Amino acid sequence: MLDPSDTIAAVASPPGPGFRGLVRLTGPDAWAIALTGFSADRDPPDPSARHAECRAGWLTVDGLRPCLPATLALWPGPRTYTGQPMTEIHMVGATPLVQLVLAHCLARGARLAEPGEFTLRAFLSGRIDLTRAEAVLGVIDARTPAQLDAALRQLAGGLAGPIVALRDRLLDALAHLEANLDFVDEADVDPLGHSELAGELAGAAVEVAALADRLRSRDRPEGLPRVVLVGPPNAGKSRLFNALLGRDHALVSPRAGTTRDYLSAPCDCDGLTIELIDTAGLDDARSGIESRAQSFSADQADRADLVLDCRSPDTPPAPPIAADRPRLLIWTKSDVAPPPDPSALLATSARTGAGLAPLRSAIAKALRGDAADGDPIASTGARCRESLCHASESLQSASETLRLGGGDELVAIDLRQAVDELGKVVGAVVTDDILDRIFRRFCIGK
Ligand SMILES: Nc1nc2c(ncn2[C@@H]2O[C@H](COP(=O)(O)OP(=O)(O)OP(=O)(O)O)[C@@H](O)[C@H]2O)c(=O)[nH]1
Ligand SMILES: [Mg+2]
Repeated sequence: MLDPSDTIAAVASPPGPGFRGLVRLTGPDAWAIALTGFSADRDPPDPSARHAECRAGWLTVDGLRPCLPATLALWPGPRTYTGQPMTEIHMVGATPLVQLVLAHCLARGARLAEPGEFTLRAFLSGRIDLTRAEAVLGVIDARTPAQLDAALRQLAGGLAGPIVALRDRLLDALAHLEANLDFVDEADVDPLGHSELAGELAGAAVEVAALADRLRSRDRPEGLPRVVLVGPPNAGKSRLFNALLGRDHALVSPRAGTTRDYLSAPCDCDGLTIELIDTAGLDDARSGIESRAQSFSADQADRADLVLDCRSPDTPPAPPIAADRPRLLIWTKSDVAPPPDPSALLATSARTGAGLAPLRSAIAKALRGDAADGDPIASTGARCRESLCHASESLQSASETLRLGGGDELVAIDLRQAVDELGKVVGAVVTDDILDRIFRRFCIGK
């Protein structure tokens, strides 16, 4: 674990040249280090001040002559982002200058911050909970307005509030239950109202389910993942589309060019619902309606989360399309002939059903892998949903035990489990594994 009593420093301005350069420090010696070699234009800052200070002046930096014009912003702890004293050194935004100032701070006792370490300290000092820590990452990494919106809502505590309130109520119930266990013979302990407790647990289970639903809709801010079948005419795309859906939806025929418009339908892949899209076959024919149909296909492929690139034993390969989209290479009609390179192509047959289950798993894996690694909001969703599912199972088990008269000790075990799972979401119970998963994904200086 990183030592939170070190003073850490990092460049906090964006990489590359810019208008302003910024080095940020936090920790017990943040003020002392930033003030070393600094002379203010007017009244020097008071190192023991209990309020924020800001001074323009000159910094004497190792390896740089003359002095560097700089502005220092200083905040005493604990009412800072990290809960510790903090400073920022602002200067002109030339990369070599910023690096020299960082080296100057490191030579005076600061340690280079690890990715996410500023936010880790904010979390450790109780300034923010885990969902907000992840939202900071979300705001930094957001690629679309919808992701930014979700990250900002999360940063404002939209998710944490209801979970904290629910957890508090369950903690009360748990305290009541445990008091009854320990002091069952004492006169001033309320006898436990089992029907009241059962009502509380049932209500909590409904609330947990509703929160899991909210997360599910937040998981994909822009709707279902779009998986698009492409390939040459007659490759068997439409028959594969029908086979994956489990019903006849698209027209299938031995005539090349059967599909003109694209078709779409929701489809289940190992528990993940996708929007599966069948498109017109691609070839070099570029006239009239074929060319219009092919431009629809290209448009669909360009907007795909995953392209299913189909090749078959009896058609020539299609011209390349949507090269920058993630894709799976599919070999169709494997009942007619096996794939030339089984390690690179996923062999399927819509006629026999061979290879369909592995294809469904490969689609789910490709999309889920993406969500867990690349989309911070989705990864918060996945982590929180896991905990909410466990909490809901424990609540159901507690109420079942209660209903069967199974003993208050057992109810208390399940209830504590539910409280702990909810705590994981808002950071009240933290395992190193969770911390590692979250903070390693930050960039340095945040
Ligand atoms: N033996 C065999 N034939 C198949 C299979 N899949 C498709 N076919 C046949 O191949 C022909 C073309 O199938 P489609 O699914 O219409 O092909 P497509 O790629 O949608 O063609 P276009 O819509 O013209 O681009 C049809 O006669 C299908 O019955 C398969 O797995 N095995
Ligand atoms: Mg077709």
